Amino acid sequence: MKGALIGCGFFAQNQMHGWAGIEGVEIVAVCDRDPARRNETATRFGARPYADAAEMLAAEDLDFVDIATTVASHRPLVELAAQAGVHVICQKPFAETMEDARAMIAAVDAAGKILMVHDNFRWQSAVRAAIQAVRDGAIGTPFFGRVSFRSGYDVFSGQPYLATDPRFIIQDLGIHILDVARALFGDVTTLSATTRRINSKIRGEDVATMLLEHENGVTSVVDCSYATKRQPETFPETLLEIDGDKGTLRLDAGYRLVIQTGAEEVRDVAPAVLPWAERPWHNIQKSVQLIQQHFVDCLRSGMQPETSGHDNLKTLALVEAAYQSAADRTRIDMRAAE
Ligand code: NAD
Ligand code: 89V
Repeated sequence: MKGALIGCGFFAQNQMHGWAGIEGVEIVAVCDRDPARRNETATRFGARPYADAAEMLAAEDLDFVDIATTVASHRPLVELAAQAGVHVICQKPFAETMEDARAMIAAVDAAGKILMVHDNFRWQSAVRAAIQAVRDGAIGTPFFGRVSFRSGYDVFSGQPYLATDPRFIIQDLGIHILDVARALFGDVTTLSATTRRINSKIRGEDVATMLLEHENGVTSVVDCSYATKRQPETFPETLLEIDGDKGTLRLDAGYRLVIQTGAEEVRDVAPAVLPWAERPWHNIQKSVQLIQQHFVDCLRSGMQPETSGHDNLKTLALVEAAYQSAADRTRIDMRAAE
């Protein structure tokens, strides 16, 4: 399978390493407007460099493109890929608006190709172990969940745009945590949210607390903060607390999965540190390889990815609803919002 990467920035390096570890896939070309970035990435991974995505798509014979640019360029690039008739992975946040997202999904559908959003937190090894345990009925039928990401880690040095964008934590990080809540408890009927900005040096909100009702009756609390100064620093761990009618499940700091159903079972679900990975990012880096492997499995089998464009529309709708709810101090009915 031949692929090409568009956007050779901070995070794309993980994606390139991830592809290098997947059998039967070769990234033959990379594209970035920035000459230093495209040339460095092309040399490091042995691919042909391009300055322009349209030119690359015309010149190369590709099965898929992997779009790793920031959100403003996602719609034109996804539409370009659809016109070229290739499968598409696009980084989160998928789109700036619901209207853009719908147009991008329609374009890839019309081309008869597969579209996956790179919303990778549900593929973190520890989160995946918890999802599997819940799906296997380890604690019976869940009725309450808390999906929590609280950190004081400096994300702004690697991703400076996070300090200047008007929207921060819900759009960048909450989107992953909302997606994990959907993977655990299914679709959402209502959402209400509060937001705060604690760090006065940034433009957007760095704390968000969301209350969700799910179609299956579960109530979940989804909370995110980049203003939490505590030890141990848990970046980039997602912590969980789930109550079911037969017991409880917790994903604690240090990738410790605890299942209590009378007896207590404690599992070490720490992610592997891949040869190219570095702590503390190894958790996210492993999830990149897993979600990319899932995409390849879907292309081979014809299955839709878990975070297909259609599926991710529901996660994006939660992001929009959270901003609306926090601004208007209202509770949003999600059945009207998608
Ligand atoms: P970045 O700014 O470091 O890199 C983006 C690159 O895209 C830049 O080099 C830029 O020149 C290039 N680019 C932009 N528009 C282009 C175009 N039309 N054609 C060619 N090149 C173009 O950004 P980043 O921090 O790597 O983030 C990229 C995306 O990855 C964002 O959407 C971000 O939210 C996401 N991200 C995801 C995760 C995750 O775990 N899933 C983690 C970090 C970042
Ligand atoms: O995963 C992400 O999307 C990253 C980070 C973990 C820093 O929020 O932007």
